[in-house]
Amino acid sequence: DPNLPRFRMSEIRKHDAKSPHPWVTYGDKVYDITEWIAAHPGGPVILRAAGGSIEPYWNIFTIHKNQYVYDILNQYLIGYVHQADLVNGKPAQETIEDPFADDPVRHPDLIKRTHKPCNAETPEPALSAHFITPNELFYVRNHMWVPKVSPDEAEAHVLTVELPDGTTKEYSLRDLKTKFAKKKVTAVLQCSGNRRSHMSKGSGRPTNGLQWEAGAISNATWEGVLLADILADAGFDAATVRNGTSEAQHVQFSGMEAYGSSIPIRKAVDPQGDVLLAYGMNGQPLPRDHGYPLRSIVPGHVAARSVKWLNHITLSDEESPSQWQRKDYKCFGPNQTKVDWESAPAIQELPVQSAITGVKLGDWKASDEPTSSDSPAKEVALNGYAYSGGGRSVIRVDVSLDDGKTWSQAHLLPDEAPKFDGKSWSWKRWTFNGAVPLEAFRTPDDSAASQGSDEDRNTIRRGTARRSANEGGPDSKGGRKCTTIAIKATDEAYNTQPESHAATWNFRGNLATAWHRVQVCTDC
Ligand code: MTE
Ligand code: MO
Repeated sequence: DPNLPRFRMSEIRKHDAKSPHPWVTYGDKVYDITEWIAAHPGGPVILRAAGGSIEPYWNIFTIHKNQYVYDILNQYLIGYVHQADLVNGKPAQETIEDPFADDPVRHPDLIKRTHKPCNAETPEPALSAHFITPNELFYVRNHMWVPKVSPDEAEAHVLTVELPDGTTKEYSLRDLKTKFAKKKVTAVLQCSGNRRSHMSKGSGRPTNGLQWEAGAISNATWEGVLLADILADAGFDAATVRNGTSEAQHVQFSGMEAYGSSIPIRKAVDPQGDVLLAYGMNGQPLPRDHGYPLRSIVPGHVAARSVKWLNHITLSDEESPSQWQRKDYKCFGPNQTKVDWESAPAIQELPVQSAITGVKLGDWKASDEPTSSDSPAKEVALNGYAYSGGGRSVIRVDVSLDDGKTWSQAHLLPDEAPKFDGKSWSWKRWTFNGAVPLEAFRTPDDSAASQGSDEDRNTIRRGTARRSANEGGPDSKGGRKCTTIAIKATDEAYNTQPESHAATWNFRGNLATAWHRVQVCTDC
C-alpha cells in the first residue's frame, strides 16, 4: 500500500522492547508487532528484534522463513522505511549480537543434532554404561539460547510464585536452599521426540522435528525442594485440590528465555508426585545447559514439563498459554495431518519405552540342541534401557532374534535407585546374551520380502558388531546375511510397546515407542 507512511530509522529505533508499541522491520517494511507478542510461538522472544530488523534473527531461527510466517507478519504492516535510510532496498544491516554467543562449551561426545539452539543426544556407549548419566553427557534439548547467570547472580535469582488470586511471593535461590527441606529424586528425563528418526524410517513417512535416535533420554539424581512445599508456603491450600474446590487446575512454569509449559495441579500437590524445583544435578550445581540455576523436574512426565532457567510459576485454571503446551507435544492419529490442536490433550505422563544401545556379535558356536541338524548359531550380546512414565516400573523386556517370531527375556539389572513411595522414576538397564541360529540369517532381500513389514531393519548397523562377525563363519562365502533383532518392554500396568511405528505415526513424530528393531548382519 503506497499510501502508508515512511518512517525514519531514528523513529523506528524508539519502538524497541521497552516501548508500548514495539516495531520491527523486514526488508523495507515496518510492522507494529504489539498484537503479535501474545500469540507468537516464542512469546516475548520476538522483542529482541524490536526497534530494528527481524531478518538477522530469522537468519538464525530459520523456521521463520516460510510463507505462513510472512503472512502473519503482513497483518501488522504499518508503513515503510524512509528512502533516506535504505541501502539496496533495505535499512543498512545492523550487526546483531549472536544470541548463542554465551552458550556453554559442550562435551565432544554428545551427538549434536543442531548447534544453535543446541540439541544433542547422549551417545549409545554412555547410555549403556551408566545408570546415572554423567552431567556432561546428559542429552541437551534447548529451544533457544542458554541464559547467562553468574554464580553471584544465581544466589539472588528470584522465583516468583503467583497464586490464582494474583498475589505473588518471591523466593531467592538462597531462600530455597536454606529455608526448605532438601530432597533428592533420581529421575529420567525423556524428550517426546526420542526415537523420532525410528518412527520416520520405520513407517516410511517423514515426521517434523529433530530426528533423534535413542539418545534423547538420560537419568540423573536431582536435588532441590518439593514444589508442594513452596506452593504451601506461598499460601496455596492443597486440600482444595483434594476436595474439588481449587481455583488452580494447572501449574504453569516459565523459563528466563521465554520457554514455558504446565502440569496439572494434582501432580504438583501429590505427596507421591515428587515434583522438584531443582538446583542440583548429580552432586553438582545444575549445569548451564540443564537449567542453571533452577529448573522444575516433573518425574514420570514428558521432559518438556521440566522447565529450565525457571523464574516464574503461575497457578491458574488454564494450561500454560505457550506454544509448547498448546501447539506442540501432542499426538494425533496417523491420518491426521491438519489438526485442531485443541482437540488433543498435552502429553504429560509417558508411555512405556525401550531401546537397544549396544550390540555385539561373537563367534559361531555349535548348536547345543542334540536333535537339531546341528546348525551353528552366532553369539550375540545386547544391552539397553527400558522406562515407563507415571512412576510405573518396567517389569520385563522381551527380546526377539528373528524379528518377532520367537521371544526370550532380557535380564533386568537390579534397581540402582530407591523407589520413591513405590514410584519408579528411573529407567532400568537390561542385558541379553543369546545366539542367532544360522537359519535366522537371510540375505537382506529375502528377509525384507519374507517378513514384509514396514520397519527400519535396513537402516542400522553398528561399529561394535563389525569386527568378528564374518571370520570363519559357516556362511563366510555366502555373502551378506542379516536378521532383525527386536525388543519391547512391559510396565507394571502391563502396558507394552506397539509393534509398528506405522500404527502410532503422527506428523510431529512424538512418542515413538514401537519395538526397537536393529538389523545385524554376518558381515556387519
Ligand atoms: N526449559 C526451557 N526453559 N527451555 C527449553 O528449551 N526444553 C524442554 C525442557 N525444558 C526447554 C526447557 C524440553 S522439550 C526438554 S526435552 C527438556 O527440557 C530437556 O532437558 P535437558 O536439556 O536438561 O535434557
Ligand atoms: Mo523435549
